[in-house]
Amino acid sequence: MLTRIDHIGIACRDLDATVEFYRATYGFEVFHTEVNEEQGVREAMLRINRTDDGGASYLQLLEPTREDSAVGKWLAKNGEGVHHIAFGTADVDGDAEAVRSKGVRVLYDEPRTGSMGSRITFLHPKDCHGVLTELVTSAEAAAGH
Ligand code: CMX
Ligand code: CO
Repeated sequence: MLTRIDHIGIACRDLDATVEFYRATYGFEVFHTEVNEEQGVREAMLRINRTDDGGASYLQLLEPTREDSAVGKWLAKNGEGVHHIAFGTADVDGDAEAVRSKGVRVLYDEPRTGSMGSRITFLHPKDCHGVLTELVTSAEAAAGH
């Protein structure tokens, strides 16, 4: 069951400058940074609410590490902006299967590794009224919290 917004993914050209914008404008601090080579991103997670039970919401700021990555291609076409939304679930495998059975293309056969040890998959934007949609089970949720 999808129970919350886990994060909103925002494509940017300069991660450090974008982090600084969110800090200076709203006071949001960086909670976590990492490079995910499989996804082709350098990213910063800004935690918007304060729960530690795996139910927090984030902004995920994404800078491409290569031009032919999903975010690199998207930036070249659209410029900076909202790239995807991510719903949180305790069971990404089950929810991906449920969505697939409704005829929506799920991009991965098995969930892959996302931010902070989460497990993620994506739904094709053309099957979701133009919205690239991610399903996420956080590491905490996977551990049963
Ligand atoms: N939102 C909405 N539409 C999108 C989109 C997005 N983020 N990305 C691509 N599209 C649209 C394009 O506009 C294009 O539409 P038209 O044919 O009407 O022009 C169509 O989808 C195909 O786009 P494309 O540029 O040819 O790109 P690809 O088909 O090669 O890739 C996608 C699209 C969704 C399969 C790819 O972006 C993908 O695999 N995404 C999942 C992985 C990802 O986004 N990783 C980065 C984030 C990592 C994280 O969150 O942790
Ligand atoms: Co994401």
